[in-house]
Amino acid sequence: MKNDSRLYYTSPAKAWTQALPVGNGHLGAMIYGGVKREIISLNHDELWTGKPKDTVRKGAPKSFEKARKLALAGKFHEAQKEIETNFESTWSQAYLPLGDLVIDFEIKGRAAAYERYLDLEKAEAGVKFKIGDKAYSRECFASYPDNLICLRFKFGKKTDFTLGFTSPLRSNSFVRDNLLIIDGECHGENVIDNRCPVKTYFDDAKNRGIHFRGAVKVITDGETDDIENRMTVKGASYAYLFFSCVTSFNGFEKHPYLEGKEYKKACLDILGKADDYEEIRKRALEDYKSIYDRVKLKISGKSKDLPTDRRLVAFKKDRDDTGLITLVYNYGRYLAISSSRPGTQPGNLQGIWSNRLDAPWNANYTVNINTEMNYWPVLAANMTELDEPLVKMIKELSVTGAKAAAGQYGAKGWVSHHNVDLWRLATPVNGSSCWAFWHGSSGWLCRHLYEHYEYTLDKEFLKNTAYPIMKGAAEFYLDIMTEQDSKKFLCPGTSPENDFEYEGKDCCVGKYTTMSMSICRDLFGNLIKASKILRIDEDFATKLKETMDAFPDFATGSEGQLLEFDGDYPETEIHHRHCSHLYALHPANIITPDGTPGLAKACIKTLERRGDAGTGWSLGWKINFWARLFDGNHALKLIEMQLRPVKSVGINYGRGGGTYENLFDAHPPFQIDGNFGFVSGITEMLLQSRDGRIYLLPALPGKWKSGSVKGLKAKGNVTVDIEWKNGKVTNYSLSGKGKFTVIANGKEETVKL
Ligand code: FUC
Repeated sequence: MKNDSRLYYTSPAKAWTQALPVGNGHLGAMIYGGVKREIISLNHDELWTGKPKDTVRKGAPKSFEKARKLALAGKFHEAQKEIETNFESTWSQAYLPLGDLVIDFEIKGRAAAYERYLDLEKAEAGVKFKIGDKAYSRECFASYPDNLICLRFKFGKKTDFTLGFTSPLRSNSFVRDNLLIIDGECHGENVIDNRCPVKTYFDDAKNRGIHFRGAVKVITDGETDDIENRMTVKGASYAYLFFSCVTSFNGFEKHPYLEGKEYKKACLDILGKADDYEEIRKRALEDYKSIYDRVKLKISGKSKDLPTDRRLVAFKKDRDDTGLITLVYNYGRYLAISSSRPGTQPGNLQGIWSNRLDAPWNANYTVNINTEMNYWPVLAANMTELDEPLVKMIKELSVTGAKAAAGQYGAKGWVSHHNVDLWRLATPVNGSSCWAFWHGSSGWLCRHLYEHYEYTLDKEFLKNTAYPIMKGAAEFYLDIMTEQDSKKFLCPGTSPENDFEYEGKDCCVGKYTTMSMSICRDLFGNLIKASKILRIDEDFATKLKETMDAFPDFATGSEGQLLEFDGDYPETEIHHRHCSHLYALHPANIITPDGTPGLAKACIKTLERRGDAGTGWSLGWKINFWARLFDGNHALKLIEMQLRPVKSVGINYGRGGGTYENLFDAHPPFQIDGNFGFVSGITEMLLQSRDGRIYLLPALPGKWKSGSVKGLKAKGNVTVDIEWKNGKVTNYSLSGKGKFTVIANGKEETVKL
């Protein structure tokens, strides 16, 4: 259905959050679609400040020991102060925009029949309009196989235009041999001074940052020339533009200047091969569709044919436009395919799209929820290969993380904290411990590795990639495990990024937290399973089991809610956006409504007290929570909240979550995690799987009376198609191998494939 897979608008974008994204994992572009001036805002996934750096804080292990003793003695404020003064290290580096390609057309007259679109079936953005009876069009797509962003212009009447680069980075652009070239450089360092990022260029070789070359090749029937640093084209009836960019980034351990890779010729080589637009288009489309077409979703209801910005506004009143929900679902899959591909960097806070030199939170990898959320839908929504950049990042992080474990804690194994960057920062950043002092991400990221095995059953991957990294993460936790009154726990602990009231003041450091213990439970449990599957490390598995048996139990508070910290302390922000203490419900499968109904009830109480409102990603997480609690109607309520139209781009930490006109998720500001939490949430509503059990439509909202979904993945390497009518599964097919228990329409049956 066209309205489920096409965004369109009747005017050019004025703001970046109205422009439309294309990308191939490395290169990203946002197209504004102006009639007389086209702006294409460009990104490359390897444009970051900085270089490899030893970020370990000297003397940190002593400080950690001191903080631990203080926390064990109930001196939480003192423990927090100790961490913030003597333990934390330095800020993460920042993701940078490349700049804009600005194209000015000599077009006279008023444009009519204007349309700007993004077609998700074709992965193509475009602009169409008429001047008098002459038709003009532009189309733009990103090619992963050819590593290009390509544009085609058709002019109803011979047209002159000029193109040039503008960039906030230190750069120089010029025209040579029909190529418009930009050579530039990233800052050697990003530091935070009084909460403001300060980026610095250096001139000495050892402090210089990543270098890059970007270039556009123009093929046209017009005449090309150049004026200063812009290319001019005269009398064109068509033009093809091919853009690519290569950087000197040579891996997280190599100096990007002194040991940087060749990038200037590499960029020209890519463009040297870019001649045949139709061929490149065909290859790009085949490649894209080979992933995108695997899943097809249809939900009964309306699918309105309205410009997307107006459709979003109309949805506030008419919630029956389920086609909009499908559109945003498909858009999330499109964004995943466009921002994360084998060989690229993982999607950061903004995927790959960022136009600000000082992007919010440095557009880094925030790994206390955000990066993980980016990858939630990848396996279940059948986009397995998009996992590669994340897996690679975790592998690299286990290297820097081993230095962080030894240097910060004097411990074995590896650990990472709440921020990661291109250089695989693993040490805690500097600032409030409520976010900076949190060593849970190494454990959380390992759950992605184990899930990768659970979905694919790839034993080689489990043995050679997942297991050793998971073991290293567990070794760290085992090594810093604290014992008191025959209980074992991670002390001190924080719960992202929440406080509680202690001795009359806000505090964030406690003896331990439900989240850290849930992460350990999950990691240790998965390692025990993996050691059985691989028939290795029995003694280590026994040690994990014994340690786990000594963990404090989940505890509930005065209102039956799951406790977040080690005691029932008064909450300072009852509606806080994070729900970290529900980690065992989602993403882990430790608490389930059928397996542990008492704890599931405590999760319901927790969510009710927290309230529905939140930032974009917070709403996205709550869709997943309610899906896991088998409450489709509540999950739908969160979906509807996430589709609230948002215009503001400033930061709102509380309840501002929604969707921008280009359907990017609004934290606010734009943060891509919410788009992926949305896809994952809907996938979880339709299909869940764990331990050989496959749940069909576990959380179907009453409103979604009939529909179908094709091509989702269940754990055990099973592909699942489902059809339903009047809320009941009417047909399903599973393809794969093995014996499963299928739960549908309230009944269980054993199915052998
Ligand atoms: C965490 C969240 C914020 C934001 C930031 C990037 O710190 O608490 O809401 O998403 O990451």
